[in-house]
Amino acid sequence: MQLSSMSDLNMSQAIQSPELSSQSPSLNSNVRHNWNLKEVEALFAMPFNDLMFKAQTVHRESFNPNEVQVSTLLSIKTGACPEDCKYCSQSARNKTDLEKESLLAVEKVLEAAQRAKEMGSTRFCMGAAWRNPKERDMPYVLDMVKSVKALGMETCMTLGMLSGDQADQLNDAGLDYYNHNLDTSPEHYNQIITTRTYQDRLDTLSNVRGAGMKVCSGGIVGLGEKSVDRSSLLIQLANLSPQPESVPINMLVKVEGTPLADVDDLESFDFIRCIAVARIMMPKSHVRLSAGRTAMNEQMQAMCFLAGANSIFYGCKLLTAENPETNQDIALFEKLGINTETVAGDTELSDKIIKTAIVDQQNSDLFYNAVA
Ligand code: SAM
Ligand code: DTB
Ligand code: SF4
Repeated sequence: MQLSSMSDLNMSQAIQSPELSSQSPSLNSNVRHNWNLKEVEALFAMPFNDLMFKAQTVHRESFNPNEVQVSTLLSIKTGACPEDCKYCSQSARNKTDLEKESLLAVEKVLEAAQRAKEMGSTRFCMGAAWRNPKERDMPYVLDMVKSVKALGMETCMTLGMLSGDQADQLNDAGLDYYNHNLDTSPEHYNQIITTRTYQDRLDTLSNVRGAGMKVCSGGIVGLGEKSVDRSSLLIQLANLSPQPESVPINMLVKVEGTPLADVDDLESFDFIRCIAVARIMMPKSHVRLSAGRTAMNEQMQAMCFLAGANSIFYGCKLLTAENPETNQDIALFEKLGINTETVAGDTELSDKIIKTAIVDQQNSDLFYNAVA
């Protein structure tokens, strides 16, 4: 099939059901907030094919199965964080090679957002290595929100804990989403972070929701937690009412110099199961296949989409860690017939990106040619 006609086909699929992907989790009566451990463990224990079929069936009830939302990340303040998160390259307590940076100027942030927009991203997420924003930081971050919004992009921030008043200020500036992860189960939590409590995190999520912003909250797997911890984390997220609109599932990126640098790898199928169970429990939320994609081949990522993931970070960098190159992602989407808002929105840009991506992809290590 010609590249251009493949793109046209994908675009028409995207246009057929726009109302599906814009539904809010809180509006649907099928969304449950009373999940218990026994039933979630039973989902994890299902035969893999049955679990994938169930997840894909649930996914199709609310979403176009061939559409993935893409966001681009920027670290607006890097490193020297006072918190002790054992996975993080940015904690001052971890002996990593990271170069720290002070808060970026608003113009720099705007330039990065403009570049993200040009490469087709529709949401710009700004992250800071803070325990919480200080009052003196607020005018700058509010300015960032307003400037990025003015480009016509959706905005997201992740700045650590927020007071109710700070959440209100961000909402008033036009911030669409606030990301604050629960990270792991309440039971495993103290093995990972001791400088803020689980309740602190829940309080921030409640302040974000109370201010009227959309909630982005998920966690990390592969931290050395037990399977029951993954069930317990998903229960915490799904039993929030309303459920988070966006649920990032991060695979631990192992960073040298952190206490988790040598933790055992999580079995790939356990990661995919986690995506599938999140999809079933949070049927109206965007489930994001988040950090860790550089360690996944195309086939694994495709299985995550089949399990119900419908969002990714797009752009060659996360906050400090690597992410796949954009042309690799576009080429994968093209192979899978997946649309992004990027591709659907601008035919000329889409064709240009796709053509470059297909050429570059043939030289990529991740490329697997099944017929060769
Ligand atoms: N400092 C803020 C905070 O912790 O709330 C915001 C930035 S923090 C880097 C955002 C999230 O990124 C963390 O909560 C964690 O879930 C995820 N993250 C950080 N380092 C990671 C790593 N090495 N692998 C996977 N996820 C990671
Ligand atoms: C989320 O859940 N994952 C993103 C975003 N929210 C802020 C961050 C991933 C960070 C991966 C490690 C790094 O880049 O330092
Ligand atoms: Fe700081 Fe956030 Fe990293 Fe924890 S995850 S050390 S709070 S930047």
